[in-house]
Amino acid sequence: KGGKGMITKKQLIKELRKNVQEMYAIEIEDATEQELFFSLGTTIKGIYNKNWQKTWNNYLAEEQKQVYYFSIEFLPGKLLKSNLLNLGILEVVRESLAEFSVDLEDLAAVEKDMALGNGGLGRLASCFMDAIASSGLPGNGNGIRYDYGLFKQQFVDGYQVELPDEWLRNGNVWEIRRDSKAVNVHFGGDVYMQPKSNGKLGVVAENETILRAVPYDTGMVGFENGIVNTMRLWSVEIPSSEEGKYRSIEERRVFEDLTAVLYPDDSNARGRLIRLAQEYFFVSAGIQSIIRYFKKLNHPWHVLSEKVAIHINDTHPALCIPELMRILMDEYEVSWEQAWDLTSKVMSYTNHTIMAEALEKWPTYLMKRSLPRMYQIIKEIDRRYVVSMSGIHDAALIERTRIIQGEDIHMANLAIIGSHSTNGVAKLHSDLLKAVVLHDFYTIYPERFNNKTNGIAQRRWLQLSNEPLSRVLDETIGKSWRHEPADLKLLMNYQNDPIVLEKLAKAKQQKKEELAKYIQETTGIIVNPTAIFDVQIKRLHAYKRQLLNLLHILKLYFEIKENPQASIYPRVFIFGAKAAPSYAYAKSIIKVINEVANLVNHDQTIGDKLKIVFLPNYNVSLAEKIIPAADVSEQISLASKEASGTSNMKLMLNGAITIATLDGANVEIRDAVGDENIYIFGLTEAEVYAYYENKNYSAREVYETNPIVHRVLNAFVDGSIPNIEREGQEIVDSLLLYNDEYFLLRDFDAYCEAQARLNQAYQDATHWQKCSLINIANAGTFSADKTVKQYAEDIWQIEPLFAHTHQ
Ligand code: 26Q
Repeated sequence: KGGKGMITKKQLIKELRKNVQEMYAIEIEDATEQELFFSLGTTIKGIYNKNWQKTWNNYLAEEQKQVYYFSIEFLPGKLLKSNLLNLGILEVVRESLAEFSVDLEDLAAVEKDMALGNGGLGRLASCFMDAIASSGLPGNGNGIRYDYGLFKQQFVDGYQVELPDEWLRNGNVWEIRRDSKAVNVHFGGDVYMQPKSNGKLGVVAENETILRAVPYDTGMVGFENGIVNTMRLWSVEIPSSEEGKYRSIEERRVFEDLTAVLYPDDSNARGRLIRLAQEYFFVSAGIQSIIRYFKKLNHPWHVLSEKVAIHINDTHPALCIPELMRILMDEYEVSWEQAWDLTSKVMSYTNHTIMAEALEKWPTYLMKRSLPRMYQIIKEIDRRYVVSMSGIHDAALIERTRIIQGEDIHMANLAIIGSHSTNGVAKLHSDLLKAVVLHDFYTIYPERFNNKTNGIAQRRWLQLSNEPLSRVLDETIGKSWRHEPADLKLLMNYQNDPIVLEKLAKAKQQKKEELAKYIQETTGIIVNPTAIFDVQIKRLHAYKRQLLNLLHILKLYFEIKENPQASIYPRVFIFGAKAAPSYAYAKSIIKVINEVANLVNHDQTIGDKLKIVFLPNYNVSLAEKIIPAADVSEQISLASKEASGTSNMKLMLNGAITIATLDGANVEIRDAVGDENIYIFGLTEAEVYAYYENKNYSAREVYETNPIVHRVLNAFVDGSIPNIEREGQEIVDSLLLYNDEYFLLRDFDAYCEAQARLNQAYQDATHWQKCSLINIANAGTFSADKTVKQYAEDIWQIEPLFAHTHQ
């Protein structure tokens, strides 16, 4: 049932031939790569459809409790190879295609990335979908089918330029449109209470705008377990009954375009009407379809929380809370008290950010105008919260934690008050939520707070993306790690085995050569594949401190120029990062990195001692190329600012050695590998907070007393780096005039010192390889499988369905 050997080469070729004929009226031999990809996709879908049906029927028959993971972003990347791997037919398909001289890799490259997310949060949601299916857990994704995903990034004169991501241009082979499951979502209008025929007060709505939400389902294939779950994404349409009702073309546009494009900001995008409408759209559609399912089971309402768990991924879907209240009360006449009891039992919430300015707020006037019923219910939740807390807690505390404050609705407060669980995404982050950011709530509801450290899908981030390393692991410790990532620990037995260390080094080398080739093809830059590949890949943000990385690179550059004999091992610094289109400072940093790259890469005196490569359009597929080739993983955010990070885990799993601050999950990586196998530097979270407390940081003082900092900063404004007049000044101002909000200069020396130790360590190959091995061996603890099992047990109270389908 989805395990190995479920289909032979002969059967597969027969099915593929049939599909090529049916879809394109041609033979396999005459099909283009594009045609073959779509025929193969259709064939694969045909293979798992039976299991998809069966999985659903099993859940229905068993009436198992389901979790619905609500996320405004999902970032699966490409699905072809992941589906093949999980179905256990990767090799059969590879061999079948080879019979026609077709390389599976070429076909896989035809698929467009599904990039319906910005970064960490969306990718986490997709790792969870893979892990939930692979653990046999009854779970569903609920989100938005954007017509355009995250923008495509190009560099023009070193500047970021954004192009639309036309991922649906050639169609999407994996999705199934389900017209029969479409629902209506209501916006705007006037709502008021009126006695109904039975004498009770009912809600009447007039002049609403009604939109149709059409679901597109994608199968989430479990790893060799016969289970296929569903990710349901909603797309907007204008119902034919509403066609004539719009006052203007512009008004029609606004609604027609509701699911057109993903907002490209990964924090701090202030109240845009369409964003709020997007949030309500997928929340309302999702909750309606859950309630429709529950009604089919024919249970009394009090059973709801035994059958359904709803997870709110960050606050973007927090309207789940008032929407479930609305449906229970307005459509089924459930009392407020019972509706509230059920809602808070069903809902749970994950916080992904520590920065207060990034916590989501909506102006009350917007909520009132565009979602009047939501506004009423939120107001009533807020009123009852204040009433229920007065007398128990002091008035100031209640004011600070209530939902409506001044002109704003605080979505995190709504999510915490209306749910039974609030979790952070790494130990440090969860501790900081309790101690600082959500401390007030922690004093009120201590039992609601818990930690769930993020995890990654080891299938995509090792088995699929790094076949050479996977083979070495199979040969050395057997194949159990493919099902049980914790078994990577077995590798510890080989930390002093020169043959194993050599094999690991070879696997890494192969991936570095592949990346070097890709770098040359896409940027023209020739890099030495035996140099240290030093990687920082993540969204561009001031707090992630890509600029600190650049300051250190400039220091090295000046050192080598002054002393070409300096003992600096050749290094290639690789960046991948998109900046939010509206984030001017982040864009300036991209420009400056590109100009420094230009300068250094063309400097003859530097040779191949130093190369800087900023690969454009960082996305899931590019990550799959970079991560296996990395020697060094840069995780250098200011301590306390990165909630968790997940590229840190992916890089570690692929044998990169981390240079890091004690931030987010880096702390747990340090605990897993030990101090000797990671390069930790910089301020701790406590020291950062002490500076906030004492207000005694002076960046200018560092500049004036540290000659290297002085020299490096001057380079931004004295013409040594060409073409950055405006950006250079902007950056120096941010550091000196605005006192270096993220303490780059404070951490500079410590960072350089850690880099120098790392540079030394790399030159002892055996030592480095051992360290790399220890990182791989201990990466199993960051498996998404483990994380979702913890959610399942502690928060969702759901159980795996193994009895029927596991072979
Ligand atoms: C909010 C309002 C309006 C428009 C956009 C947004 C928005 C969109 C995306 C706000 C935040 C995000 C994404 C946040 C995110 O990716 N956070 C990261 O989550 C990861 C998974 O938990 C963590 O590992 C990272 O540390 C965290 O930064």
